Amino acid sequence: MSSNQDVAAALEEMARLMELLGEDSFRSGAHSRAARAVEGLSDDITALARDKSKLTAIEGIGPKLADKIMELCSTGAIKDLIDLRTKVPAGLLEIMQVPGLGSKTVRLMWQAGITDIPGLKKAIDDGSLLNLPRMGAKAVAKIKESLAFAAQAGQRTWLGKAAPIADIFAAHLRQLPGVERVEPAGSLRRGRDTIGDIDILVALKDQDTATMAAHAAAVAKAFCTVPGIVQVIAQGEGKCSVRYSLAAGFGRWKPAPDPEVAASTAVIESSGSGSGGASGGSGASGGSGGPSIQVDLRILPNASFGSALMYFTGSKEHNVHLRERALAMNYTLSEWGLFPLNKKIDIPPQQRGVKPIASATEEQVFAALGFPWIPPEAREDRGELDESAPWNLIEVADIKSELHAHTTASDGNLTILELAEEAKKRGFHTIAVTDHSQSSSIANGLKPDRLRRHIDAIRAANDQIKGITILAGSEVDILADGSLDYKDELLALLDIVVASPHAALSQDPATATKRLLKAITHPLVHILGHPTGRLILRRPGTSPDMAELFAAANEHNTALEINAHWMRLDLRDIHVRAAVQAGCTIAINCDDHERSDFDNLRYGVMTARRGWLRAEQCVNTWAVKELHAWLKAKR
Ligand code: DGT
Ligand code: CA
Ligand code: CA
Ligand code: ZN
Repeated sequence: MSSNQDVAAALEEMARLMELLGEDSFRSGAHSRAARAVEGLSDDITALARDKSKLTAIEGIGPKLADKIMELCSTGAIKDLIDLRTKVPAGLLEIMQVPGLGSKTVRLMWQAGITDIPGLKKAIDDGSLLNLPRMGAKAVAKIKESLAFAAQAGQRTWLGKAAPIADIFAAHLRQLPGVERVEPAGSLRRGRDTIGDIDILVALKDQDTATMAAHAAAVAKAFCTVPGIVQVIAQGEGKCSVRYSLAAGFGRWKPAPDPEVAASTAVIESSGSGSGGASGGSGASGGSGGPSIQVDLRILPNASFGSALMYFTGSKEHNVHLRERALAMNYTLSEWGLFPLNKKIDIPPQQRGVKPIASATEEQVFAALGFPWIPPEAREDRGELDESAPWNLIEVADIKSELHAHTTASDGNLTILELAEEAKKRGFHTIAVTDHSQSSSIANGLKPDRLRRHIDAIRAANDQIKGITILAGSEVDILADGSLDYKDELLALLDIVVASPHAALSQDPATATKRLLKAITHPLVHILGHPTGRLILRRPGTSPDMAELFAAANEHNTALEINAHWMRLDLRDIHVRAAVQAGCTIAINCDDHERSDFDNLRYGVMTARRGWLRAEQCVNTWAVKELHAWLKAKR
């Protein structure tokens, strides 16, 4: 089966190849137009392709193109496309994807013997590109810059780097006249741990057409001039795309706190600009522009904001499944709204002036389809459409304690009292001081005698401060063999023990399982910290047998942590989901090393919601009495 996007991609590729071969521009243009028509269909192309007249009824698709679409849908391939591919070096299509390079220029490059990106780079470096007709130094510089950006396309960055950028854009747009709502959508709204690009939707207040057009133009202009933008890719009527520097606006992120992280990012840090820790996604080398991320804007009427927000929030798989459900109910669902299905007319309902059944809010659209409002984090086509009960997932406001935090005693930059004051400000009733243990020497881990004195200092601080309880704890290393980094008699003095793996993170799954089981079943351990030790876009961590860990955690009443730092988010979403289903208790901790680390809570909570966690199953939401009783049960 071919999706609309597959068909569109095939037709688009044919158009590109024809252009490169210098064929009749009318034919390639027709293929391009057909591709866009298919892409914009809300109906499934495979279903339409069973009836040629349905295809030819679509504007932009003639009989010949209809035949090709039917060929693709029935055989999975188009013979003409295969023929075209044999005539053109594959690397040329990649060159054509470099922003600003059209078929005419790429054809000239081909005639000069350039057939792929490395060849193009070489021709830039040795100056031979200048020999092409109409190719001046300025044009070469532009291509060089575009190549640097293209190298980053397809790369992803951390949720915690993308979200503050989306906030900056949203804040800029919210204050503009005529703007009703601004909402980030896409993977960011779903809380994925990495983000490809940022999608932002703006709803305009309902007014007369001329006023709305003026407001839309002002929004587009404001969007494209946000400080920190390094490239405007497109500025159109209702949509714009820009690239925003990942080095801008990151003042509060110092080099990552964990020693392993600091070590792994050291190379990029040293080449970065003054703001420090500001380097980009997945090790992007940057090139002339430096690391950057794409930001897409859509401007919409408020009346269809709900259905548009649903469409652009995705996930794509969720959308596809939801549209199937709509069709089964004789509705058609698109970003324009939920409409009655009319199989006889191919013009989309919104173009015929049909009033949608629902479109203004997500709640209305979901309700019309018989669903409760589904949290964005759950929209991954992982069974959410089989749920009928209200979701009630955990929220940031439910979190009442922080159970994993560092002070100046190890590698944090706050004193015990500063940390506790900050936790109090965040509305928490309990903060656990859990500095590193002795084996983490790079993190200034505490030797036993230092830990004893530290416990005294924590107790003194707890006596001094009002309105919050400070717990004496440790983030004790789980050594490679599963033993803990302090003797039991020392651990027994602590109110709380978070046991975490920090080294030997490439051990095989069986060894890792055994190691972590030892920590989970240890009678003095409360929480298993960042269980796999993964660092997003940096290292995978271990792959223990999660089901075994969950069973042991249940039996021994040990909580499993979602470490909320955006570089970790460990447990990850799918692990949380399995742990929740297994009935495990979850902890969501910020692993604070500095004040701003408390802000990472939202990423931990999003990850929890992606695992369908409810507040009651999370220790950090429990009231003082309940939490402290759980801690004491292990003493
Ligand atoms: P990303 O940017 O790779 O992290 O992931 P998303 O999910 O943000 O994907 P993106 O930016 O390409 O598109 C944003 C949303 O728009 C996506 O989640 C669902 C919707 N969308 C985009 N293209 C399609 C499509 O071809 N079909 C459907 N059903 N939805 C689409
Ligand atoms: Ca996106
Ligand atoms: Ca996008
Ligand atoms: Zn820690």
